Parts: sequence; structure tokens; C-alpha cells
Amino acid sequence: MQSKIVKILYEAGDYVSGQQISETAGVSRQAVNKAVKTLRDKGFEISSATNKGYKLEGFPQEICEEAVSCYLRTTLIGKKIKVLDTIGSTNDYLKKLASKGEEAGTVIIAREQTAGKGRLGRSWETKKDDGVAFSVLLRPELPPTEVGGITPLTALAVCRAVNDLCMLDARIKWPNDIIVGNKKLVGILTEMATDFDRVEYLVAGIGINVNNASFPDEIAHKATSILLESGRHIDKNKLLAQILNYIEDELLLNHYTLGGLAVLGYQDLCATIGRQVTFTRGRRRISGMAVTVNNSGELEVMLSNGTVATVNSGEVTVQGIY
Ligand code: BT5
Repeated sequence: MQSKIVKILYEAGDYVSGQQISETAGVSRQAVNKAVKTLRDKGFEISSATNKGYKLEGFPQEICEEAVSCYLRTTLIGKKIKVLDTIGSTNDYLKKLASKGEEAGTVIIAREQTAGKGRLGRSWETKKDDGVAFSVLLRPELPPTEVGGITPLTALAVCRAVNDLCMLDARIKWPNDIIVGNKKLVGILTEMATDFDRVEYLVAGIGINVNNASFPDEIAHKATSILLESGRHIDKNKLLAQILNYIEDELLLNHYTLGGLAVLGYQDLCATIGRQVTFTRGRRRISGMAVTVNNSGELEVMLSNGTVATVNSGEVTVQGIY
């Protein structure tokens, strides 16, 4: 109900009477007054004037459900949003919910993670309010072999939203990083549970460095933040909502694979393509030129003997990037 009231005020852009809010939201006047008080406590600036009603003057600085919802134009992603102050890992939290039947589209956001996960057992640092960590639950009715495009699709959506809202030239380092220059701004971890030959659920976890002014020594050489790159404190709620909007756009258009247009969009933003890369096959380290990312989200690498190798997992090192 609070989300509804924020949306009514946001869309009006001016004073709206308590009566009108109560009619549009379908709640009593008393409930409106109470909700406005709660929203003010959460950091919304709402002015009130006799005979005019309420006006939304400002949003909270920190992530909050009502603010993210206000900017959403999705039908599935973000249907349910929960913001946690602190949690071990949003992916783990959402996976637990998913195994108990949580519906597709739920988004869990954390202002701090104490046991954030990277790939292959590595860790991901999300310091309170400097970063944003969130996970999105998806339940595609597809076999596991057909959802390989999900990480590249998510990366494409995140990269576009970051560039649109932060005016940065962020690029995708295939498959799961967003970088600015040679440093990592975003990490993505997609996890999947399968039930025989079908996907039971997918959890796409995204960690973004937003307001970090510095990083711990171990990662300082390869990590960056929106603040460090743009010199600005951006609206986290708007950024998050735009990412969710774009994820839904990409999913609807491309149905979990990098179809035609998405491949083109991806190529334009992919820092890996056109570079010398090295990857592992069995015990061998093989080098070649990254030439494209295909519909399934795999990297195609041209080897020195003229053959093309398809790389779909494991570690790829890109020359010139950490
Ligand atoms: C990733 O792994 O980049 C995936 C990170 C996914 C994080 C999200 S946050 C929401 C959701 N919940 C979770 O628990 N995880 C997901 P990988 O490619 O393995 O990179 C991990 C490596 O990046 C670490 O070993 C560090 O070297 C470096 N690193 C850790 N924290 C970082 C940060 N904040 N910024 C840049 N680099 C970082």
C-alpha cells in the first residue's frame, strides 16, 4: 500500500489530496495518514499543505522497496521486493526461498553482505551502503541446456542501465563482469537448481560497487565504483529499478538466450571481443582471439591454426584486463 501511495504522488508530480489518494489506493484516509508517516520515517520527503494534500519532494538515499517499485515498469521482475539491512548472501537467501516455492520474479536486495559469494568459491565484498547486492528469482520452463544465455543477458541489462544512468562507458567482460577501463564495477553469479531435465529455478545475483571511495588492499588494483568513475552519488533506487526493467526487457525479447539483436547489442558492449584471451581445456592453457559471443552465450575464440573454439565455462583471462 505504501508503494501505491508513493507511485500516486510520484506520477502526479504535485499535491494530491488525502481524499484522492485514499480513493485511488482503495484505503481509508486514516490509512493514508499512517502510510505517509511511515514513508517519511523511511526517508521520503513528503510535504503537506492544508486544502492541497501531500506532495512527494524527495526519495530516500538508501535502497528501499517503495522507491525501487516506484521506478519499475515490469510485470514479472520485482513483483515482490524485499530489502534486507544485512545478510550473508542474497543468492543463498533467495535459493532457500526458491526451494520452498517462492514465485518467479522475487528480488532480494541487501545493503550489506557478510558472506557474499563469487564464482568457484571466491568471495564478493559488499560494504554497507557502498555497494548494492541483489538476486532475482527466475523459473524458466526450459531444460538446463537452454538457459546458457542468462548470465550474458543479465550482464547486458546491467551494463546498459549503468551507462544510461551514470553516464559511464562500462563494458562487459565475458561472461560475468562489468568493467570500467580495466577495473571491475559489477560481478554476476548465476546459480541454478535442476529437476531431472528441467530448470527448477535460476537465481541471478548481482553485486555493484556504487559509493565505494576505496577498496581493501587485495582488490584495490582491480576494483572500481560508480563514485570513483563518475565522481557522483547516483540514485541507487533508480539504478536498481532500471536494471530490473532492462532484465525483464531482455528476457521477454530473447527468452533466456542471446538471440539475434541481443547478440549485436552484446558485441557492442563486450570488452572481451577482439582481444587475445587464454582459457583452460583439461590441463592445457590455450590462447586465441575472442571473435564473438553466440546465441547460447558462449565465447567463440579463433585459434592460431584457424579453428574456432567454443568456450562456455571455466576461467578465461583477457589480455590487458586484470
Ligand atoms: C563474481 O565472481 O564476480 C560474482 C560476484 C557476484 C556477487 C553477487 S552480490 C549478490 C549475489 N549474492 C552473492 O552472494 N553473490 C552475488 P568472480 O568472478 O569469482 O569474482 C570474485 C573476485 O572478485 C574475488 O575473488 C575478488 O578478487 C574480486 N572482488 C571481490 N569483491 C569485489 C568487489 N566488491 N569489487 C570488485 N572486485 C571484487
